Amino acid sequence: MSERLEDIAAAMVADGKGILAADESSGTIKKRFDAINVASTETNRRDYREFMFRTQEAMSQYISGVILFDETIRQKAADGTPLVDIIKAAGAIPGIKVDAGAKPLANYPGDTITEGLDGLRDRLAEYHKLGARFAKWRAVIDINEEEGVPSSYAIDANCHALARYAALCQEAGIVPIVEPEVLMDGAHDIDTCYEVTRFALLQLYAELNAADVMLEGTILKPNMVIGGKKSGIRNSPEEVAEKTIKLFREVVPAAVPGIAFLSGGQSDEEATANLNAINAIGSHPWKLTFSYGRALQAAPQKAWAGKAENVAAAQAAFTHRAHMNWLAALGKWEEKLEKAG
Ligand code: 5MM
Repeated sequence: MSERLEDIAAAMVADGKGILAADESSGTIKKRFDAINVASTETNRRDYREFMFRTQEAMSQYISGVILFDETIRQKAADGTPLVDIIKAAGAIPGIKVDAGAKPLANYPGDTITEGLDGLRDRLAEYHKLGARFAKWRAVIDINEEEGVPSSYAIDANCHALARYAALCQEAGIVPIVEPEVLMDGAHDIDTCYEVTRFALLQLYAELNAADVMLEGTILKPNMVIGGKKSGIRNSPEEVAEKTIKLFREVVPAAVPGIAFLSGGQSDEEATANLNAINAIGSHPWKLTFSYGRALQAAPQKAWAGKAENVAAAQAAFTHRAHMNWLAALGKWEEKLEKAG
Protein backbone atom coordinates (compact mmCIF):
# COMPACT_ATOMS: atom_id res chain seq x y z
CA MET A 1 0.00 0.00 0.00
CA SER A 2 1.13 3.53 -0.81
CA GLU A 3 2.70 5.43 2.10
CA ARG A 4 1.59 8.84 0.75
CA LEU A 5 -0.66 10.62 3.22
CA GLU A 6 -3.18 11.51 0.50
CA ASP A 7 -3.43 7.86 -0.58
CA ILE A 8 -3.87 6.56 2.97
CA ALA A 9 -6.59 9.18 3.63
CA ALA A 10 -8.34 8.33 0.36
CA ALA A 11 -8.28 4.59 1.22
CA MET A 12 -9.83 5.31 4.62
CA VAL A 13 -12.99 6.67 2.99
CA ALA A 14 -13.09 4.65 -0.25
CA ASP A 15 -16.09 2.80 -1.71
CA GLY A 16 -18.55 3.20 1.15
CA LYS A 17 -16.08 1.79 3.66
CA GLY A 18 -15.82 3.34 7.10
CA ILE A 19 -13.84 3.12 10.30
CA LEU A 20 -14.35 0.94 13.36
CA ALA A 21 -13.62 3.06 16.44
CA ALA A 22 -12.36 0.40 18.85
CA ASP A 23 -10.13 2.78 20.82
CA GLU A 24 -12.01 2.72 24.11
CA SER A 25 -9.62 3.66 26.90
CA SER A 26 -9.54 1.43 30.01
CA GLY A 27 -12.37 3.29 31.77
CA THR A 28 -14.68 3.28 28.75
CA ILE A 29 -14.22 -0.41 27.84
CA LYS A 30 -14.90 -1.28 31.49
CA LYS A 31 -18.20 0.61 31.25
CA ARG A 32 -19.11 -1.27 28.05
CA PHE A 33 -18.16 -4.64 29.59
CA ASP A 34 -20.02 -3.84 32.84
CA ALA A 35 -23.18 -3.44 30.73
CA ILE A 36 -22.84 -7.06 29.52
CA ASN A 37 -21.54 -8.46 32.83
CA VAL A 38 -18.05 -9.16 31.53
CA ALA A 39 -14.96 -8.47 33.65
CA SER A 40 -12.61 -6.00 31.95
CA THR A 41 -9.47 -8.17 32.10
CA GLU A 42 -6.67 -7.94 29.55
CA THR A 43 -7.61 -11.39 28.20
CA ASN A 44 -11.30 -10.54 27.80
CA ARG A 45 -10.44 -7.27 26.04
CA ARG A 46 -8.08 -9.22 23.75
CA ASP A 47 -10.61 -11.98 23.04
CA TYR A 48 -13.34 -9.46 22.24
CA ARG A 49 -11.21 -7.40 19.91
CA GLU A 50 -9.67 -10.49 18.32
CA PHE A 51 -13.00 -11.90 17.20
CA MET A 52 -14.11 -8.49 15.94
CA PHE A 53 -10.95 -8.16 13.81
CA ARG A 54 -11.35 -11.76 12.60
CA THR A 55 -14.85 -11.04 11.26
CA GLN A 56 -13.89 -11.59 7.66
CA GLU A 57 -16.83 -10.13 5.70
CA ALA A 58 -17.10 -6.99 7.81
CA MET A 59 -13.39 -6.31 7.93
CA SER A 60 -12.65 -6.97 4.26
CA GLN A 61 -15.73 -5.43 2.63
CA TYR A 62 -17.11 -2.69 4.85
CA ILE A 63 -14.34 -1.50 7.19
CA SER A 64 -11.37 0.51 5.90
CA GLY A 65 -9.52 0.94 9.18
CA VAL A 66 -9.63 0.38 12.92
CA ILE A 67 -8.77 2.91 15.63
CA LEU A 68 -6.90 1.08 18.39
CA PHE A 69 -6.00 1.89 21.98
CA ASP A 70 -2.35 1.68 23.07
CA GLU A 71 -2.88 -1.72 24.75
CA THR A 72 -4.47 -3.23 21.63
CA ILE A 73 -1.82 -2.14 19.12
CA ARG A 74 0.71 -4.14 21.18
CA GLN A 75 -1.51 -7.20 21.81
CA LYS A 76 -1.22 -10.65 20.28
CA ALA A 77 -4.13 -12.97 19.49
CA ALA A 78 -4.53 -16.26 21.39
CA ASP A 79 -2.42 -17.99 18.67
CA GLY A 80 0.37 -15.40 18.95
CA THR A 81 -0.50 -13.35 15.82
CA PRO A 82 -0.28 -9.61 16.48
CA LEU A 83 -3.80 -8.09 16.32
CA VAL A 84 -2.39 -5.49 13.92
CA ASP A 85 -1.50 -8.29 11.47
CA ILE A 86 -5.05 -9.67 11.61
CA ILE A 87 -6.39 -6.23 10.69
CA LYS A 88 -3.90 -5.87 7.83
CA ALA A 89 -4.59 -9.40 6.53
CA ALA A 90 -8.26 -8.43 6.15
CA GLY A 91 -7.18 -5.46 4.01
CA ALA A 92 -7.90 -2.81 6.66
CA ILE A 93 -5.58 -0.13 8.02
CA PRO A 94 -4.52 -0.02 11.69
CA GLY A 95 -4.89 3.35 13.42
CA ILE A 96 -4.19 4.59 16.93
CA LYS A 97 -5.77 6.96 19.44
CA VAL A 98 -2.97 9.25 20.64
CA ASP A 99 -4.73 11.77 22.86
CA ALA A 100 -4.55 11.38 26.61
CA GLY A 101 -8.17 12.30 27.20
CA ALA A 102 -10.20 15.42 28.01
CA LYS A 103 -9.36 17.12 31.32
CA PRO A 104 -11.05 20.07 33.08
CA LEU A 105 -9.87 23.38 31.59
CA ALA A 106 -8.44 25.65 34.31
CA ASN A 107 -10.57 28.77 34.96
CA TYR A 108 -13.37 27.52 32.66
CA PRO A 109 -15.76 25.35 34.69
CA GLY A 110 -17.62 22.88 32.48
CA ASP A 111 -15.11 23.09 29.62
CA THR A 112 -12.42 20.50 28.91
CA ILE A 113 -9.09 20.49 27.12
CA THR A 114 -7.74 17.34 25.48
CA GLU A 115 -4.20 16.57 26.60
CA GLY A 116 -1.42 14.46 25.08
CA LEU A 117 0.98 16.69 23.13
CA ASP A 118 3.98 16.09 25.42
CA GLY A 119 6.21 13.39 23.93
CA LEU A 120 3.83 12.93 21.00
CA ARG A 121 6.57 13.04 18.32
CA ASP A 122 8.32 10.01 19.88
CA ARG A 123 5.07 8.12 20.44
CA LEU A 124 4.04 8.65 16.82
CA ALA A 125 7.39 7.29 15.59
CA GLU A 126 6.84 4.16 17.71
CA TYR A 127 3.23 3.72 16.56
CA HIS A 128 4.36 4.01 12.93
CA LYS A 129 6.82 1.15 13.57
CA LEU A 130 4.00 -0.86 15.15
CA GLY A 131 1.97 -0.47 11.94
CA ALA A 132 -0.32 2.54 12.51
CA ARG A 133 -0.91 4.63 9.40
CA PHE A 134 -3.52 6.96 10.87
CA ALA A 135 -4.21 8.43 14.30
CA LYS A 136 -7.06 10.02 16.16
CA TRP A 137 -7.35 12.92 18.61
CA ARG A 138 -10.72 13.83 20.11
CA ALA A 139 -11.63 17.26 21.49
CA VAL A 140 -14.80 17.22 23.58
CA ILE A 141 -17.12 20.22 23.37
CA ASP A 142 -20.09 20.09 25.70
CA ILE A 143 -23.06 22.45 25.41
CA ASN A 144 -24.66 23.93 28.52
CA GLU A 145 -26.24 27.22 27.53
CA GLU A 146 -27.14 28.26 31.10
CA GLU A 147 -23.52 27.87 32.22
CA GLY A 148 -22.02 29.59 29.15
CA VAL A 149 -20.42 26.32 27.97
CA PRO A 150 -18.60 26.01 25.67
CA SER A 151 -16.50 29.15 25.97
CA SER A 152 -14.82 30.41 22.82
CA TYR A 153 -11.52 30.08 24.71
CA ALA A 154 -12.08 26.32 25.17
CA ILE A 155 -12.80 25.90 21.47
CA ASP A 156 -9.69 27.90 20.53
CA ALA A 157 -7.47 25.90 22.90
CA ASN A 158 -8.80 22.55 21.65
CA CYS A 159 -8.48 23.48 17.98
CA HIS A 160 -4.93 24.71 18.56
CA ALA A 161 -4.07 21.33 20.13
CA LEU A 162 -5.76 19.47 17.26
CA ALA A 163 -3.64 21.40 14.76
CA ARG A 164 -0.38 20.74 16.63
CA TYR A 165 -1.30 17.04 16.80
CA ALA A 166 -2.17 16.93 13.09
CA ALA A 167 1.13 18.53 12.05
CA LEU A 168 3.12 16.05 14.16
CA CYS A 169 1.18 13.12 12.66
CA GLN A 170 1.94 14.19 9.11
CA GLU A 171 5.61 14.65 9.96
CA ALA A 172 5.58 10.97 11.11
CA GLY A 173 3.85 9.70 7.95
CA ILE A 174 0.55 9.20 9.77
CA VAL A 175 -2.84 10.57 8.65
CA PRO A 176 -4.49 12.58 11.44
CA ILE A 177 -8.19 12.11 12.09
CA VAL A 178 -9.24 15.41 13.66
CA GLU A 179 -12.26 14.95 15.92
CA PRO A 180 -13.91 18.01 17.43
CA GLU A 181 -16.94 16.33 19.04
CA VAL A 182 -19.83 18.59 20.01
CA LEU A 183 -21.64 16.33 22.46
CA MET A 184 -25.32 15.52 22.01
CA ASP A 185 -25.85 14.91 25.74
CA GLY A 186 -27.38 18.32 26.55
CA ALA A 187 -30.85 19.89 26.35
CA HIS A 188 -29.97 22.15 23.38
CA ASP A 189 -31.84 22.16 20.09
CA ILE A 190 -30.50 21.40 16.61
CA ASP A 191 -29.90 25.08 15.78
CA THR A 192 -27.67 25.51 18.82
CA CYS A 193 -25.72 22.41 17.75
CA TYR A 194 -25.42 24.03 14.30
CA GLU A 195 -23.98 27.26 15.72
CA VAL A 196 -21.50 25.60 18.09
CA THR A 197 -20.34 23.10 15.45
CA ARG A 198 -19.96 25.95 12.96
CA PHE A 199 -17.80 27.95 15.36
CA ALA A 200 -15.68 24.88 16.18
CA LEU A 201 -15.10 23.90 12.54
CA LEU A 202 -14.25 27.44 11.44
CA GLN A 203 -11.71 27.62 14.25
CA LEU A 204 -10.39 24.14 13.48
CA TYR A 205 -9.65 24.91 9.82
CA ALA A 206 -8.11 28.29 10.73
CA GLU A 207 -5.74 26.48 13.13
CA LEU A 208 -4.98 23.64 10.68
CA ASN A 209 -4.08 26.23 8.06
CA ALA A 210 -1.95 28.20 10.52
CA ALA A 211 -0.07 24.96 11.38
CA ASP A 212 0.44 24.32 7.64
CA VAL A 213 -1.30 20.96 7.78
CA MET A 214 -1.89 19.39 4.36
CA LEU A 215 -5.67 18.98 4.31
CA GLU A 216 -5.56 16.30 1.58
CA GLY A 217 -3.83 14.08 4.14
CA THR A 218 -6.43 14.50 6.92
CA ILE A 219 -9.84 13.08 7.77
CA LEU A 220 -12.48 15.02 9.71
CA LYS A 221 -14.43 13.10 12.36
CA PRO A 222 -17.29 15.37 13.43
CA ASN A 223 -20.67 15.06 15.09
CA MET A 224 -23.72 15.36 12.90
CA VAL A 225 -25.81 18.51 13.38
CA ILE A 226 -28.47 17.16 15.75
CA GLY A 227 -30.42 18.24 18.84
CA GLY A 228 -29.32 17.23 22.35
CA LYS A 229 -30.78 14.09 23.91
CA LYS A 230 -32.31 16.01 26.83
CA SER A 231 -34.19 18.38 24.49
CA GLY A 232 -36.92 15.77 24.19
CA ILE A 233 -36.98 16.24 20.40
CA ARG A 234 -35.64 13.67 17.95
CA ASN A 235 -34.82 15.28 14.63
CA SER A 236 -35.73 13.42 11.45
CA PRO A 237 -32.91 12.05 9.26
CA GLU A 238 -33.93 14.58 6.59
CA GLU A 239 -33.54 17.52 9.00
CA VAL A 240 -30.22 16.23 10.36
CA ALA A 241 -28.96 15.69 6.81
CA GLU A 242 -30.08 19.06 5.49
CA LYS A 243 -28.50 21.05 8.35
CA THR A 244 -25.33 18.96 8.45
CA ILE A 245 -24.71 19.36 4.73
CA LYS A 246 -25.61 23.06 4.71
CA LEU A 247 -23.04 23.68 7.44
CA PHE A 248 -20.29 21.47 6.04
CA ARG A 249 -20.57 22.98 2.57
CA GLU A 250 -19.96 26.34 4.16
CA VAL A 251 -17.04 25.47 6.45
CA VAL A 252 -15.22 22.24 5.42
CA PRO A 253 -12.69 22.85 2.62
CA ALA A 254 -13.07 20.73 -0.53
CA ALA A 255 -9.43 19.66 -0.13
CA VAL A 256 -10.48 17.40 2.77
CA PRO A 257 -10.94 13.92 1.24
CA GLY A 258 -13.41 12.55 3.74
CA ILE A 259 -15.69 13.15 6.66
CA ALA A 260 -16.20 10.12 8.91
CA PHE A 261 -18.93 10.81 11.46
CA LEU A 262 -18.97 9.68 15.08
CA SER A 263 -22.26 8.22 16.35
CA GLY A 264 -22.22 10.16 19.63
CA GLY A 265 -24.89 8.15 21.47
CA GLN A 266 -27.40 7.86 18.62
CA SER A 267 -29.08 4.46 18.44
CA ASP A 268 -27.60 2.00 15.94
CA GLU A 269 -30.36 2.48 13.41
CA GLU A 270 -30.60 6.25 13.91
CA ALA A 271 -26.87 6.62 13.15
CA THR A 272 -27.32 4.56 9.98
CA ALA A 273 -30.51 6.33 8.84
CA ASN A 274 -28.93 9.76 9.38
CA LEU A 275 -25.76 8.83 7.45
CA ASN A 276 -27.89 7.47 4.63
CA ALA A 277 -29.97 10.67 4.47
CA ILE A 278 -26.76 12.74 4.38
CA ASN A 279 -25.48 10.75 1.41
CA ALA A 280 -28.86 10.72 -0.32
CA ILE A 281 -28.87 14.54 -0.64
CA GLY A 282 -26.52 14.76 -3.60
CA SER A 283 -22.93 14.84 -4.63
CA HIS A 284 -20.45 16.51 -2.29
CA PRO A 285 -16.79 17.51 -2.51
CA TRP A 286 -15.81 14.96 0.17
CA LYS A 287 -16.73 11.34 0.96
CA LEU A 288 -19.17 11.03 3.86
CA THR A 289 -18.85 7.87 5.88
CA PHE A 290 -18.81 6.48 9.42
CA SER A 291 -16.24 6.16 12.19
CA TYR A 292 -18.56 4.66 14.75
CA GLY A 293 -17.75 3.20 18.14
CA ARG A 294 -20.99 2.45 19.93
CA ALA A 295 -23.20 2.25 16.81
CA LEU A 296 -21.01 -0.57 15.42
CA GLN A 297 -20.20 -2.36 18.66
CA ALA A 298 -23.30 -2.26 20.87
CA ALA A 299 -25.02 -5.12 18.98
CA PRO A 300 -22.01 -7.50 18.89
CA GLN A 301 -21.20 -6.79 22.53
CA LYS A 302 -24.75 -7.68 23.54
CA ALA A 303 -24.73 -10.84 21.41
CA TRP A 304 -21.33 -11.93 22.79
CA ALA A 305 -21.90 -11.37 26.53
CA GLY A 306 -18.43 -12.77 27.19
CA LYS A 307 -19.26 -16.34 26.06
CA ALA A 308 -17.15 -18.22 23.51
CA GLU A 309 -20.24 -20.02 22.20
CA ASN A 310 -21.75 -16.64 21.22
CA VAL A 311 -18.83 -15.47 19.07
CA ALA A 312 -20.42 -16.47 15.75
CA ALA A 313 -23.64 -14.61 16.62
CA ALA A 314 -21.63 -11.56 17.73
CA GLN A 315 -19.64 -11.60 14.48
CA ALA A 316 -22.92 -11.79 12.53
CA ALA A 317 -24.23 -8.78 14.47
CA PHE A 318 -21.05 -6.81 13.70
CA THR A 319 -21.21 -7.78 10.02
CA HIS A 320 -24.82 -6.66 9.82
CA ARG A 321 -24.15 -3.21 11.33
CA ALA A 322 -21.02 -2.72 9.22
CA HIS A 323 -22.98 -3.72 6.11
CA MET A 324 -25.87 -1.35 6.93
CA ASN A 325 -23.46 1.55 7.46
CA TRP A 326 -21.57 0.71 4.25
CA LEU A 327 -24.88 0.94 2.39
CA ALA A 328 -25.64 4.23 4.18
CA ALA A 329 -22.26 5.65 3.14
CA LEU A 330 -23.31 4.92 -0.43
CA GLY A 331 -26.82 6.36 0.14
CA LYS A 332 -28.34 2.93 -0.58
CA TRP A 333 -29.65 1.88 2.83
CA GLU A 334 -33.35 1.15 3.34
CA GLU A 335 -35.13 0.50 6.62
CA LYS A 336 -36.50 -2.82 5.39
CA LEU A 337 -32.93 -4.17 5.11
CA GLU A 338 -32.60 -3.91 8.90
CA LYS A 339 -35.32 -6.51 9.35
CA ALA A 340 -33.44 -8.87 7.04
CA GLY A 341 -30.37 -8.79 9.33
C1 5MM B 1 -14.75 4.26 20.95
O1 5MM B 1 -14.83 5.40 21.78
C2 5MM B 1 -13.73 6.32 21.62
C3 5MM B 1 -12.88 6.36 22.81
O2 5MM B 1 -13.47 6.99 23.88
P1 5MM B 1 -12.63 7.18 25.26
O3 5MM B 1 -11.35 7.82 24.94
O4 5MM B 1 -13.56 8.04 26.08
O5 5MM B 1 -12.47 5.82 25.86
C4 5MM B 1 -14.26 7.66 21.09
O6 5MM B 1 -13.26 8.63 20.95
C5 5MM B 1 -14.85 7.39 19.76
O7 5MM B 1 -13.83 7.09 18.84
C6 5MM B 1 -15.67 8.53 19.22
O8 5MM B 1 -16.24 9.34 20.18
C7 5MM B 1 -16.78 7.96 18.38
O9 5MM B 1 -17.44 6.95 19.09
P2 5MM B 1 -19.01 6.92 19.07
O10 5MM B 1 -19.37 5.84 20.07
O11 5MM B 1 -19.48 8.29 19.49
O12 5MM B 1 -19.40 6.58 17.65
